[in-house]
Amino acid sequence: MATKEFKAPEMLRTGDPTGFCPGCGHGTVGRLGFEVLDEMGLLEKSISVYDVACDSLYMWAIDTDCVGTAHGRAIATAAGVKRVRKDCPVWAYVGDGASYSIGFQHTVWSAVRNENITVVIINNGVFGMTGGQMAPTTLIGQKTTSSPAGRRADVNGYPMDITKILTGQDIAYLARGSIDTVANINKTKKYIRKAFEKQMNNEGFSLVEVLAPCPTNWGLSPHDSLERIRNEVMEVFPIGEYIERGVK
Ligand SMILES: Cc1ncc(C[n+]2csc(CCOP(=O)(O)OP(=O)(O)O)c2C)c(N)n1
Ligand code: SF4
Ligand SMILES: [Mg+2]
Repeated sequence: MATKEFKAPEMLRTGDPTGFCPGCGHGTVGRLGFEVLDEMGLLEKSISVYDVACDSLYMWAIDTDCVGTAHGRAIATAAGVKRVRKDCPVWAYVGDGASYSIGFQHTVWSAVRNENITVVIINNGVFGMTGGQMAPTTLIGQKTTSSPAGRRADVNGYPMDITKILTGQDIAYLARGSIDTVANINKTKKYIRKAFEKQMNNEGFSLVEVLAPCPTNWGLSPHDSLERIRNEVMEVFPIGEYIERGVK
């Protein structure tokens, strides 16, 4: 993977080449996306679309064509970019806060229109960049900075599950992976590869959600964050392939 000389903006917290907090899931998930593009020989032609959230920190370290968008607008922008650059692999790499709340309409309507793009959504259960507020994916009982007593179903509703919302929708591919173990990282990489293959075959919309840790806002060590994904998050958000065009 090509990387360019890193000039860390002062706002980055760790000073490492991406700026992610130690143990952050973005480091692994974003890398999987770029590795897949590289292995498919598509990295040079690829266009990565991100928004204002922790996903944007990746783009400081990656020497590929990127489009930065306002918070929650990456999926709509990716759809527009793809319409005018049909030969390029285009993906939106976004957070769960962005794609399931402020930008939710773009997630759903890009799927309904079966836009020929790939979307990778990092489900870390919080609005990470802004300090760990409750997101649509926050679990019942989970304490966040905007739900200090824990999320309540009677007040906040239940965690939003994209696999239920898009059930039966005529899209090319929908899967959920996790990065809690090496085996699941490898499985997630296969899902992301399949998603890009669908796009390059012009089959339409492909979405891979990935369960990923945000140790900083979960108040856990990187190790315990992975345990939490295994023991709590996966119970609510099962991993696997949900939609594959032509496969019922
Ligand atoms: C239009 C707009 N609304 C709100 C914000 C503030 N904002 C920036 S990042 C963010 C949360 C990001 O959470 P998520 O999309 O889950 O990504 P994460 O950082 O968790 O990976 C918010 C609310 C903004 N920058 N612009
Ligand atoms: S706040 Fe969370 S999502 Fe953002 S870089 Fe830190 S660990 Fe990653
Ligand atoms: Mg998030």
